[in-house]
Order: sequence, then structure tokens, then C-alpha cells
Amino acid sequence: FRSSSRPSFSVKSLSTALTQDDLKKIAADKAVEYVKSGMVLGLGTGSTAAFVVAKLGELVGSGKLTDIVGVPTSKRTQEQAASLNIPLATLDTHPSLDLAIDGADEVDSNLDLVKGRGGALLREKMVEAASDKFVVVVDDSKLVSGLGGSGLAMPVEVVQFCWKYNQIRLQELFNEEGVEAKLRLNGDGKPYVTDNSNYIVDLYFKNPIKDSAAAGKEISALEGVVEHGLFLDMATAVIIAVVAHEMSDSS
Ligand code: ABF
Repeated sequence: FRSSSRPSFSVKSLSTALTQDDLKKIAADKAVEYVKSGMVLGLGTGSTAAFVVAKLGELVGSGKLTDIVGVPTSKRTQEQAASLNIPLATLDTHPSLDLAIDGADEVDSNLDLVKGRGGALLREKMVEAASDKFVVVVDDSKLVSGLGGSGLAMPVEVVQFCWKYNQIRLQELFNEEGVEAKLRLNGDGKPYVTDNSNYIVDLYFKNPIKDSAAAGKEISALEGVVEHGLFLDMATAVIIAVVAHEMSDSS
């Protein structure tokens, strides 16, 4: 699973007893090996990124990592990092970062990504675009042959004022792809509101997106769209934790 220009690393384990969470933690710990004292770090959001933040907290607590500053990509991550005494900053005070580490929802063979099912896509994209290096940490369930191909949501953050208008326009834009555009709701049936006070329209594609660069541009061109979950040409490297199955002698 390699791109021609950017690396993907597989961290293999032979134990079949590993859970998805174990794999996420293995990928997260591997990524943290790239963190050095003094770095300004982008802190991702989601369950895999939470393992990264936990590990950073551990290293800061034990004094093995000093003088790091984290720029969190969500309020959730901000709270977790603050509780672990990781010094925090914003993009305003630190507009240029050394390294961002974050999870993803889908990764294709070009190391292009779908992100934002956790709802933090806008800040994630801003922080990761501002980072010199962006390392993605995933377990092998996130690998797809084409973006949008998992059948799960590709999120688009829209301003509240015109969410319906944009839902209709997104539906029309990808009509041929058989898309279903749905406003993201909370468990109580009320719209999900992002950290930036916007709504999310989730796109469910029947088939993988044929030209994700064109799709990204078309979505961004819609007035009232704040950001979309296609993270193209952004990842410096992807660390994938996989369970390697031992070959038996007869196979
Ligand atoms: C963030 O967390 C998001 O961009 C993505 O939606 C999600 C992945 O979550 P998890 O690591 O919990 O699978 O990186």
C-alpha cells in the first residue's frame, strides 16, 4: 500500500488477539516516536488521535519530552491535552507547526484521505495545512481502494443559515454518483453543531468518487460551504497498524 512519492509504514503484529483499539494505539505510539522536544505539534481529534495525545501526556509528565506546544484541532482534544498538562497554543500564536498527527476515516493508495466523521474537519484541515509534516495514524480498517468507497459519510461543514440550500446543491452535484446528502443529527434528533458553530451535511456515495480533486473543488465553490472532508495531497506519511497473519507451512 504505497504511494509513489509519500511513504506509508505498516506496523505489523502477529497476535490475532489484538483489538481495533490496540491497533490504533500501536500506530499512535509509532507516530509519537517522530516527536522531539521543542516541537510545535498539531493535535488531532478522534479515538486514534486520543492515543497520540495520551502518549504525549505521558512523555511530558515523565520529563522525556520538554518544551513542546500543542495546537488542538477540537475542543475535545483541547480538554484532553490540558488535563495531561500539555502546553497549548492556537494557530494565531503559532501559525507554523513542525508536525501534526491525526487519524482518518479513509485512506487510499495515494495517501489521500477522508476525514471529519468526528466533526472536527475544519480545524483539522487548518492545523494540518499549517504543519510542515502531517503524519496520519490508522488501523487497517481505514484502507479503501477509492475515497468515498467505504459507504460511510464524507462530511461537508456548512454555515447554519443555508444548510438546506447546500444539502440540495450537494445532492445535485453528485447525483450521477448516487449520493445521499444528509444533515448530521445528534442522538436527540437536533442538528450536530461543530466547534465553529456550523452544521455538517454528510455525503454517502454509492460508489467511490471518480475524481476526488475535481469533487473537492466543486464542493468548495458552493457558497456557504465552509470545508469538506477530502484531505488531498496533505499527508506526509501514513502509519497503518495491521495484524499480520502467519502463513502456515501448507499454504
Ligand atoms: C479524526 O478522527 C477525524 O478526521 C476522523 O473523522 C476521525 C477518525 O477517528 P478514529 O480515529 O476514532 O477512527 O481524525
